[in-house]
Amino acid sequence: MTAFSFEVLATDGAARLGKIQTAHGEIDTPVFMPVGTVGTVKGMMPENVAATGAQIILGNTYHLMLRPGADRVQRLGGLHTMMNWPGPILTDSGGFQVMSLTKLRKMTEEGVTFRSHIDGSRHTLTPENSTDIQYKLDATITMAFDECTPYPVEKKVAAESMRLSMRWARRSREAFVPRDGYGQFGIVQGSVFPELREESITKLRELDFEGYAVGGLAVGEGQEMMFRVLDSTMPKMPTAKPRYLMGVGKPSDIVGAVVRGIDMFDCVMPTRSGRTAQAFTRRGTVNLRNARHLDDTRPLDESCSCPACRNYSRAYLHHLIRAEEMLGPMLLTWHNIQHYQDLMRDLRAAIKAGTLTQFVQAFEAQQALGDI
Ligand code: PRF
Ligand code: ZN
Repeated sequence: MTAFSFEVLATDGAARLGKIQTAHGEIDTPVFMPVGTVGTVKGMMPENVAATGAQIILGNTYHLMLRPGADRVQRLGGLHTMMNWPGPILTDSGGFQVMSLTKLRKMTEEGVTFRSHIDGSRHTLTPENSTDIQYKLDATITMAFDECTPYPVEKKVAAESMRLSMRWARRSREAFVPRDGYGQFGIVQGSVFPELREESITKLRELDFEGYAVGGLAVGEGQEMMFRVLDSTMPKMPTAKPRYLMGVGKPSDIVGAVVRGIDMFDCVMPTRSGRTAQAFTRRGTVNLRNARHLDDTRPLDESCSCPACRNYSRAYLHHLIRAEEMLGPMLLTWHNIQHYQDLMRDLRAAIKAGTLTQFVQAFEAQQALGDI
């Protein structure tokens, strides 16, 4: 059996090229994890997600506990079997989704009680049952149960929130059932306050997680502030474990965070944007709903290998969007996931070659050009 492990293969400044070994396969880092909230990367067959180069996807405790239910997923053989994704899966622990998706909720030391956004039924999430649900889902990587501190926030409130998350992290760690090739990540909180981030890291280190996430960012503070928090936080993080920046982000967020030493990312942006006709290209974003594409016979991005770019014109993609045909969102989702995976592949190659600084310069110059 493979143990869960992480190896740093090369560095370029603070950036790292690495490899994670899991029970469900290897993950080359820096990695982007497409979001498969309810047990599907919306609009894509799993084999096509894999064909873009994606090695791990994300699932959500909150959604899956409500529908179809954790016990049912377990009876169906776990998330990998149920959705036909044999590769690694990371599941988020649920607290963040409760806070962003439910109106009626109550937080106590014990956990969070809330009403389902689907049928209004009452549920409770605690560090113990979140960890147990993730076990039943068969998550390769389980996340500790935390509170994502809202922004902006006073330091005193941020400190209380972070300390609650650290008590929950300890309870999550105690509830985790170790299995060969499986791991659990702790989540650093502390908002934009360096001393609180440091205290959070110190407390998590005592629990010796298999990896460490940075939570509570990309919540409205802006890219400059997020990078400033990473600049003060990253040097304090364990170097021998993977580091995951939760819910990030735009391509430029990812590039800046890789430069600062982050190894893992997830974000709904490529999939959600694909469903609203927004495409990511080397020259920035393109809205395929725009009438300027009506007669455009060129591909969306001539340097992209995905089917949307290889086999179809911008004019046809525009037509599909206008006609509200489901192939439109499907092709744009595929393209966006391919674009993100190509970016990660290029970042890994640049770290390996020791040319990350030049890569970042070229990336920014290209993005600034804008679509033709
Ligand atoms: N905590 C958890 N999930 C998250 C976040 C967090 O802070 C964020 C913040 N960007 C996204 N997803 N558990
Ligand atoms: Zn493409």
